Amino acid sequence: MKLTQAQFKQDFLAEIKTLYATDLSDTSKFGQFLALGHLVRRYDGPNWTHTSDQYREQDRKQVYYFSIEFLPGRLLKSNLLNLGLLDTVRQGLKDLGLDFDEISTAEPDPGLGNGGLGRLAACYMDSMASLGIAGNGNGIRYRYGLFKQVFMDGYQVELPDDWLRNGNVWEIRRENKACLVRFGGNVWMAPQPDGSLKAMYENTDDVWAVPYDTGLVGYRNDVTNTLRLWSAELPPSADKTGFSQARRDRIDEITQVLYPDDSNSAGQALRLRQEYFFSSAGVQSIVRHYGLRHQGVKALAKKVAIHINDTHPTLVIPELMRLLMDEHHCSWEVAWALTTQVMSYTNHTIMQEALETWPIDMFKGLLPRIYQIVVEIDRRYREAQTPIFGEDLVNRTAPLGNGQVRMAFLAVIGSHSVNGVAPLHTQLLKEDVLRDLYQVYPERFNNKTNGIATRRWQQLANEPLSSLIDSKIGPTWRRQPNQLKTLTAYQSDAKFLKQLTAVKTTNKAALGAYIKSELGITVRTDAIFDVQIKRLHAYKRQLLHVFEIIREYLAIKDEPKTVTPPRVHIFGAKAAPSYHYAKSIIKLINALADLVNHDPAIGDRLKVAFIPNYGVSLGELIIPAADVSEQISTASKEASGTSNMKLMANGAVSLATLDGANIDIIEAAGEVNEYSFGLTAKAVYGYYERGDYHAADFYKSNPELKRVLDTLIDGTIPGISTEGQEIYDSLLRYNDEFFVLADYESYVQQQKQISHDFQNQKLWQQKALANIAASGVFSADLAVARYSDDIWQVPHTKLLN
Ligand code: 4GP
Repeated sequence: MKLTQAQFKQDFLAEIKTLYATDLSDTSKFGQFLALGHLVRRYDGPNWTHTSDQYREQDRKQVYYFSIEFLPGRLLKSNLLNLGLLDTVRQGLKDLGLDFDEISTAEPDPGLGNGGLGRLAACYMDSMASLGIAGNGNGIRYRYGLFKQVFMDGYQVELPDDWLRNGNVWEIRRENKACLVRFGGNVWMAPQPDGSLKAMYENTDDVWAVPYDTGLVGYRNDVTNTLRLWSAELPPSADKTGFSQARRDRIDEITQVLYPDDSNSAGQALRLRQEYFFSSAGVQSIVRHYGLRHQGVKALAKKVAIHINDTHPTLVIPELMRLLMDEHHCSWEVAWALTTQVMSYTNHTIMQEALETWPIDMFKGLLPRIYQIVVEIDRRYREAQTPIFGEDLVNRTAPLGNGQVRMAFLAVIGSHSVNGVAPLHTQLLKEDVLRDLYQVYPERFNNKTNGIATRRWQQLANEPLSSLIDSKIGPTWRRQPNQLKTLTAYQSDAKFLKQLTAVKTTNKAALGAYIKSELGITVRTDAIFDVQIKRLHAYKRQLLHVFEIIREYLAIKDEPKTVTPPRVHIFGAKAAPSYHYAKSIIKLINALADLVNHDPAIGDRLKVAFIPNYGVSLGELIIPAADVSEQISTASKEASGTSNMKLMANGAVSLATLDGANIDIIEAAGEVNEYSFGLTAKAVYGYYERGDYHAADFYKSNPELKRVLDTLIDGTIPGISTEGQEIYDSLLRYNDEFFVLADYESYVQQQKQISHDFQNQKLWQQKALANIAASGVFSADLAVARYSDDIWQVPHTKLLN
């Protein structure tokens, strides 16, 4: 949109007056942020209205992306960037004596997700708007986001993330679009005079689902899509009948917290209620919206695509069946045909949690009508497939089995498309995790490699790099990320390579300042910034990284004269509150950091910075400063990874196992530009099959590794007597489930190579450039375009190859 600086300043000052009845000098940073937020809402308002009007008028097919997690990040800067107003606003504020970047950090970062799949959902929403796809997000408006992580004595402590305390400027509460979600009670099918059956309910626990809509602004295309998050409230009937406090609490808790502690059955039941709550509300609103425009539901599949982001929203399948049959009087056959045409499912992990299950008793009690429908899906599946595939396979794959409702199987059976998120992952789904269902429905399985929103992860997070790229190849890449590949022409441009180093140094200084202020650690900007940012999980092997730090520490102590480039090891990771082992590793990293950072013999040659409370905003600060991207999961365990893509796009080289999308990154950027190591997925599966992995052999045969491991229990690292022993035992007594010891040697080899190569800055920046140039392939725009073409069948803006 067009806006002059003068107009902006006038609008902003007027907004401040209206909101606070005072003038600028009397407002806080948050107050200034809020005023800006209101202004942006106003500027974008016409686009948002126009977009929904157009979708309706043109009767466009709409995509509904259901996800129990969304991690959109702060929206002020990204909305301004996408509206084309960032420079105007920044400059205008400067004239008023204000610093935009300072104001924008006053915005709370909504932590409505744990990690990868939640951030992926947000990247995809960004791309849908930017590609002009009629896309809608559908999720939960958690009162509290993922916990705020602090360290006390090196241990993770979880504090509530009260992100809504000051309200949320981006959302609109749409009470007129609320709907009723029913839990529990009794249900029966009553014959009607016309011969049909009607579902009758009694004693249900009703919950009022109220949507809050947030506009998702497309990149300079006048499109604003909607993210709809549902909040659980008392139904209006409560005013008349009064609800007991216990019942009120039961309603409140549904949308209080992200991922309730599910180590007990009350927590599990709550999680199931969350899942049905947003699935039901979302599907009801879709069918209602659709019903207002069309006669009957016959053409639903032509106008609606529902995407199931991991198994959590799987109940959209029986819920749509319920609405089609019970409220729109479709036969089972018609309803099922429509449902399977509408639904598609993405699997995000091969870990056990991918195969979410619910005890039948719990499920039946909470969702009696949905359970009836699942029973019928199960019965028909068995009836149709047993003659073809035999009883054993069908027993293994039916939606109901072993006293459980099996969500992943239900998702596959009720969808027309099932995808993994990187080629290796999809292959493992076919060969291992969902092997049996792949026999039954081979045509449904496909791969859609993940992608990242390059606007946020390059343009917004790394403005110095983006300007430098503009100066070389012009701004087309900002819309057409594949154009980044034209940067390869500058591989020998010495001046450009130096400029890349300068950009990196600027970003390292910014991160260094943050590390200094948060952790009191001083880091050198000429050090290698070696970064591992992701959830703390044993399979992601932060432990391997820790062993390298111990090795480097011992090496400096042994041979202080040997010259190696300084290093800063940077971690960002939250551990699930009930994941004991992961929390022990956090303690270990912090204890090691204490030792290393304060050892005068080490000085500034080696530093360890575990930055607490990693999330989207911290990612935006850390990623542009990284030289090395640690992607070191046990091969076969990381479905795709997306921090690998973000780091690559900012010129970090990958130190990576052949896992997930690392494989594709190495292929895209060229093997010589990355540092790969370790067992392949095939080798890992080989160990499983033969059962001949003996971690202790590595310990015994490699004196350096033995020395490193012994520091866990010999007092070298103070303060970890319990954790050190626990971790040591996990490796040697319990045989190292994730093959850390097997990969140690080749990992260290590559770390040494990195230290060597980094000293040749020209060579290093050539690698960085190769990574940036190849990163366009991993743009979420391209990924979403593939979903649109192959799965959702909706049009989108064309992208260049
Ligand atoms: C994550 C996967 O672990 C990660 O490899 C992948 O990149 C990401 O999904 C997006 O596809 N899984 C989760 C989860 O976040 O909760 O299972």
